[in-house]
Amino acid sequence: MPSHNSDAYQILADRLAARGIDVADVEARLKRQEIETPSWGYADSGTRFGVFPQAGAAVTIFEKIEDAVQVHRHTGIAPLVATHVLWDLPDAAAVRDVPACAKEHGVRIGSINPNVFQDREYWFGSITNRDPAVRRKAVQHMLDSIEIGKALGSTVLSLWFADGTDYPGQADFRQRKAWMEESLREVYAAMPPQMRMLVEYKPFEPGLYHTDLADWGMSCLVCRKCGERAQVLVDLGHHLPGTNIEHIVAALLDERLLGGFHFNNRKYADDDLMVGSVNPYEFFLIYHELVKEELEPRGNPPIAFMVDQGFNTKKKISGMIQTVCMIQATYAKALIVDRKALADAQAENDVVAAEQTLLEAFQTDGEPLLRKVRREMGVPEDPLRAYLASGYQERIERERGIRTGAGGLGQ
Ligand code: PSV
Ligand code: MN
Repeated sequence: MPSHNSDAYQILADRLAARGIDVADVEARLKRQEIETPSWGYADSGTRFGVFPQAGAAVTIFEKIEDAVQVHRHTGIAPLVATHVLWDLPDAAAVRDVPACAKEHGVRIGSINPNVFQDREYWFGSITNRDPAVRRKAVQHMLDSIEIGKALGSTVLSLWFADGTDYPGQADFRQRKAWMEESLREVYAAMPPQMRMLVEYKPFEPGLYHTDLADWGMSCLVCRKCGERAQVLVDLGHHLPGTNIEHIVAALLDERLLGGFHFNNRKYADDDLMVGSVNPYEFFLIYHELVKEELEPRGNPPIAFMVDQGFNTKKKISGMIQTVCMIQATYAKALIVDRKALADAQAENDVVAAEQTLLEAFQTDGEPLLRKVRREMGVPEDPLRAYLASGYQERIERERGIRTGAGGLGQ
């Protein structure tokens, strides 16, 4: 190890210890971090205007798992892969073979994401559709997804609905709400005891006038109607500009209703940017709330830390490694907040000191600490550089080439 690295680490560790931070505890927590990457992040993606095929993009779930393994191998903290049922698991054979493939590669299947948004029948909604046959189709798909989840060892059923309307008067809000509750209660009742249902919200898109689960409050309401194992999923991109997401996160934690995240970032609307790329301070403030619950648990359920990003112009695996490192670095910054100083400043109404406490952590370069943690975990100190030097990208570009029909976002 070059001495300048250990010097930088020692200076940082001393500084943190002087602030009363238990550095060994911070390092242990960083080593236990687990992030779930999305199968669809390794596949071709696009915009409403087209899909952009990339050389080497994964098509099958097996290729997606292999690519996810690269992210885990280089970071050590991404052992879970989310699956999107219709994009990844076209038949019973895929479901049968996935567990062995995941096991062989040392990763686990994370959330199961049913897809009730792409079939023609869902034009006017899925579980809010006025046609009972369409609602039944959507519910049945979720029931089937529960069975798939059981087969794949998953304990998270992650739900997002594209249900909404385009024009005032198009439908009756309350009638749709009742249909949604009825359907979700049926799905909830079919889950095995170890499974949780995560309910994601989104203010608009594809519906341009209204979305049936438009915000965290509506997700909370429907979760409460289902039961304790229904919890809210916060997709960071699904908020209108100016929304105080960290406040929402704190409120959900306080209500023991925060079940999971879809990490990403938006500049304008939901746009799949890398988490923390547009507003890293906001991401830090969100993590600050999460760490507060981690250090002083008040009964919130375990949180699934999932990425939900598609890469249109970045290469997918290197983009995902960058993402995982950003999450790790932000978690580290949140772990080194001097919480005692913050509580004291708050008690004194010392606004400058309180904010300064957060800024000090946010502005601290945690890289020497992260490098040490990675070294001790047996992964490269610089995961992105190591991946780029590994030759994997060149190999999949050469061997897989450009293909169309890769199952994923924008298909
Ligand atoms: C919808 O915008 C969403 O955030 C949901 O989580 C979907 O499952 C995902 O994107 C993939 O399209
Ligand atoms: Mn999402």
